Amino acid sequence: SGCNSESRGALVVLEGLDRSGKTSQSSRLLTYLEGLGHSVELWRFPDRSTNVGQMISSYLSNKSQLDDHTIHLLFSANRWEKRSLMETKLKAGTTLIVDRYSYSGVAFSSAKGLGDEWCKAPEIGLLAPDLVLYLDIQPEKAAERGGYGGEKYEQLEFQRKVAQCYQVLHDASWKIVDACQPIEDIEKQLQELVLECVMACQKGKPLANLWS
Ligand code: NYM
Repeated sequence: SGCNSESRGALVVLEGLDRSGKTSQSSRLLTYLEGLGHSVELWRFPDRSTNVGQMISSYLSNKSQLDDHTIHLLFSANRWEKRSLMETKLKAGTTLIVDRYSYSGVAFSSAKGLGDEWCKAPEIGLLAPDLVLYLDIQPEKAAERGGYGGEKYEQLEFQRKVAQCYQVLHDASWKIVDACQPIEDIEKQLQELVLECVMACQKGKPLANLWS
């Protein structure tokens, strides 16, 4: 009988190059869904608040060096340590808007030359997003946006490789949105896509695992 207590939240992921607008669009989506009375939270990866997250943060700010495989596994561990909470929240009906997820993990590490399959392996069994919003921007355009913050990876040449690596990750859950449109136009498109996804999850779309 469409009983609300049984409906779950949606797992919505935003992906894209650095400076593609993910973070501001994520918070706009949060405000939008809250305004409609939905239970919703904004998450991001890496989650720098955990012990693993602090190691990642120190690596990204060049305060420590790590082997490419090691940092890849830490990014993955950082998602694993949040997996059960993620599942609990979704099952309790809370929608999660997540700024970066496994696709960042694979795209950034394979851009360094690690094999795709090797990069995906530790992600297997994490929750699969119901919707991936890819904010599509040319690396050159992203670089023009007020410059990068100086963390590791924030260089044009590397971002070009990351863009190529993202290309091979698209699947049915992806929606590609032109990130060079006016902010409000992007916001409108994302709102429609997310609302449709939230409805589908409320109606009983099952939760799945990566990598499917
Ligand atoms: N990054 C992010 C990875 O290399 N692997 C991952 O699994 C994730 C989640 O970290 N340049 C990279 C992408 C970013 C950097 O992310 C930090 P942010 O969104 O700038 O905090």
